[in-house]
Amino acid sequence: MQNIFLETMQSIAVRIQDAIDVKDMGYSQHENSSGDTQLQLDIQCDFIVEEELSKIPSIHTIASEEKEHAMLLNKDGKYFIAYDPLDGSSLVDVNLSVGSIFGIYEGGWGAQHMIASCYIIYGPRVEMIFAQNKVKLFLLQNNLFEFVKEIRLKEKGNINAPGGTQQNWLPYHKEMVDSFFAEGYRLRYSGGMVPDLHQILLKGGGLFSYPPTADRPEGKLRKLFEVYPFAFIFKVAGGEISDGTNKDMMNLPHDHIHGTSPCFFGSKYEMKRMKEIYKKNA
Ligand code: AFP
Repeated sequence: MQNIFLETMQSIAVRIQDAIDVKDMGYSQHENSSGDTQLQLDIQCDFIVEEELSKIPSIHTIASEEKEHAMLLNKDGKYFIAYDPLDGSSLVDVNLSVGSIFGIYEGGWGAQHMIASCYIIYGPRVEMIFAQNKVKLFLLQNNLFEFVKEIRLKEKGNINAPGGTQQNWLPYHKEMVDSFFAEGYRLRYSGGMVPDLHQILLKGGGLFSYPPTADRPEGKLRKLFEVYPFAFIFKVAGGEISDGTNKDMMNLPHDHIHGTSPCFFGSKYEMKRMKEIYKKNA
């Protein structure tokens, strides 16, 4: 299955990297389904991904973070692909790393249907993480993704990446975040989900949190395009995930393609504390 997507991911990575390098960064007049003003670059990247995924006959439907509705490609296909063509695009003008995220679902939308996920990170190097039964790191070399190594999380890391506006955090969330700093954890947060989680994965562990906040009780990050793909990767890499409740995140019923959820991803040690604190305060 990875082979079906590898070539397509290569083409997407090369074309998006080129678009980031040369394209005009002006704002378009449009707003996307999440209410963000769309950058010209977002629209360009969305078009690139749509065009490349359209070449795969086994894809049934695609849904983009940039488009309100899903799009049927082949009624006999079995894969449903949700993608964020350029996550963290507001970071491009300050030249920080950004990424493309893909959730690969079979037979329908929703976490239970997820069978693989993948992201591409555009940084000093272009890399890809592909997760199915293992989490694999690839490096783009001469327009081809070369396998580098398998990624496994350690039991415990030393990175703390807390998302959202502190002013709107719940008091127990702040206590949890502070407890890790008090233990020597270091703050690593760029505001791009892809580089922030890539760092935790590659350095072996830590905690990324985007909690329910006073202004966004359902979180900010989108389930199909951002939350489930990373949840899948962290599970396969030996980490833990949560939406802040006792429910199994990968069994939540599907609601809306643009639905959001609070999310927590990390290695086992940090996630154990997170779950205990959230359970106590539920
Ligand atoms: P943009 O695509 O608007 O730059 O947002 C990026 C993002 O969706 C995700 O990549 C980050 O983890 C998250 O937002 C950061 O949000 P906060 O700035 O509220 O922490």
